[in-house]
Amino acid sequence: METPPPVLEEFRRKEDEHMGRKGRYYISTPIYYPSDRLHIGHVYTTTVADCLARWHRFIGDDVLFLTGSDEHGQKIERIAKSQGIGPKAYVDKIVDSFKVLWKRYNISYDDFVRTTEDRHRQVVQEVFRRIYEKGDIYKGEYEGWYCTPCEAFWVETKLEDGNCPDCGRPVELVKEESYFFRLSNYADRLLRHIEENPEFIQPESRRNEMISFIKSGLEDLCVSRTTFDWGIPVPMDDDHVIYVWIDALTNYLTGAGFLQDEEKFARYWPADLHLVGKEIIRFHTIIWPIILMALDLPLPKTVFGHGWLLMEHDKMSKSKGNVIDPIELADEFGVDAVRYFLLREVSFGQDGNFSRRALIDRINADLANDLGNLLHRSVAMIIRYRDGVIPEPGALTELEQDLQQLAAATAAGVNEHIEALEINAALSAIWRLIGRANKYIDEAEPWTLNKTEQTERLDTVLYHLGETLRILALLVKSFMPDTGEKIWAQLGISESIESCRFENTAWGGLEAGTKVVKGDPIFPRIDLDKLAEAEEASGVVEAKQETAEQAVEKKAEKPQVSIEDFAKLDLRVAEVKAAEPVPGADRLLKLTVTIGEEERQIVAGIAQHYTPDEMVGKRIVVVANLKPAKLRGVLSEGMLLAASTKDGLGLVTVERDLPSGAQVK
Ligand code: ME8
Repeated sequence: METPPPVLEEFRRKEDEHMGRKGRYYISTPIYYPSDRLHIGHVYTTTVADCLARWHRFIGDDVLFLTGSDEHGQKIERIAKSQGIGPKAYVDKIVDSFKVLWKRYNISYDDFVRTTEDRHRQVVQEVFRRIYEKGDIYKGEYEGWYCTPCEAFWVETKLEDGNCPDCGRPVELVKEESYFFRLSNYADRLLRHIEENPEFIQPESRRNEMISFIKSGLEDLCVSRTTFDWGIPVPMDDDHVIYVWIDALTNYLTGAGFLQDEEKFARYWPADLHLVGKEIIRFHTIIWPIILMALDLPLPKTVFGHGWLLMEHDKMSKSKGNVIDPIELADEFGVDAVRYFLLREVSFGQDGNFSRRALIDRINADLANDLGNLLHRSVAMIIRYRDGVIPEPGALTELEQDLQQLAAATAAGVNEHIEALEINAALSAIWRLIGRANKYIDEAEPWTLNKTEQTERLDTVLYHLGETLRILALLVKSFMPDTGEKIWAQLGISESIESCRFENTAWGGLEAGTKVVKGDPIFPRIDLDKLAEAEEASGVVEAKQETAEQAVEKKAEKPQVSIEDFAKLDLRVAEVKAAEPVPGADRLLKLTVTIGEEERQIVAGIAQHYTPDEMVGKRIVVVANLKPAKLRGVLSEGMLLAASTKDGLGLVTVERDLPSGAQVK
């Protein structure tokens, strides 16, 4: 085996001088356990990583994007045994399903490291040997606790109620001969590194947790096991297999070519971003940097521990039966809709909530209504008024200048947000441009320009719509690759979108004369009524209601909102004038209410708690500025507020006799 270049920085500097500075970006996901099929939580991490990798390629970086599978360890060995097959046959099958999933979700990884591969075994054994020879690994006897689901060792004092402090599950007593890694040798250096490099552990809250963890004292880490075989043997002692986390973390070296492809390693190391879930940040910011320090290698720039995707505000787990199969979800709603939801809905870093309702709302509002309609209306008008040919623009008005400026600011803004790992904010910025373009249509009124034969003005407006869509296609393609392509195809641009880079977002790239192509709506609206009927028929609604109720009782943790967020709601006192059941929907009542002078119809799911007669004359509180929606085909122009538990439901009312229309704040 070759020795790695001792001074990577130097190696890289020379190469930079030689080639001219070109950005590199090395990003990784965790390598997932093939203990089961992957769920939507795993798709979340991998989609974020994919979006970042795609954006960095788009801005011209030379990207290395790694993912893989963590196949050794006691957990996998036990599962395979319980299924009556050998561990390798077992993992082969599951790892195939990972790859099918990533293909479906358009995950553009450059390498997939399986820890059972020979190239990885060689690296792991060499890493172990080097640390041992340095004197940082020694042989001893381990007696303590082990959490098999987390593959983590615990000393008695760290257990919580005798269980694993990370996952809350029971731990097992382990007593065996082991090799130990002197983590404490590196504790001060690590602490200094964390303190001097605020970007190393993100977000800030996890950094603070890790600082206190290290300050509470690092125990020497047990780095080998003897009571099972499913692992990489310790190079100088065949009775031991290397602890699965040492094996797993080392994948980030294997995938970068450590010891095997010197040039590649010099090019990409150290990693720019290890993206992980918050529960494994400790392994990545304590054990991993100490391994690297022991090897005299530079540390990754950032380890980002993102929050969890919760299912209806509850932790996802197989035993709760609330995990979502990402393939089924993609079959039902489309890959890009799911990608969009994951990237947009969760405030990156914090926990986020998955619900079908929230997904459907995003699809209908953001994708069908905002983006889909913009494309559809624009292409239709270019076809109707100009036979599908993009016209040459004429003189600009303030409206066009405004749109051009916003397009340029949006492209720059998205780049800044991605740099700061503010994924959802990047999408919000894109959607502001979409909103502006839709408003531009309403303001410029192309139909009036056509009727009044203002030819040049109409040309200018149609060009601006086409050009804004071209820029939007480029901006969204890292988030939703298929959507970028579909917009591109409808615009009829011959150059492939794949070959475009960030520079192509500059205004004016669309050539007059390009012929647009009429296409299907890229995001058809989901008909909630039809969906509700289908779900009721298949019993999905019942199951979902249970989890929603459990969630209420669990004191759902929602993200904090600002006073400005709250102020967006127009809450009013309303008086119920009439009430009647909704035919065929035994939970719904249709109410006629007055809000001040205005009469409205509201459909509410309260029929099992209030009779229509009981409702008439009540003063209730309603959200008056909620977008109207149809429930079971009946229009609802607001929503009433009520509190509920599994045992009952009560309306929110005002305590004094205030008139209908009074504001609630
Ligand atoms: O921990 N929300 O693998 P793993 C968000 N093999 N992300 C989630 C999630 C959820 N509900 N559920 C899972 C391991 N994830 C080790 C990693 S790395 C050297 C070794 C994501 O299969 C999240 O990224 O248990 C989390 O850290 C990872 O899946 C855990 O995957």
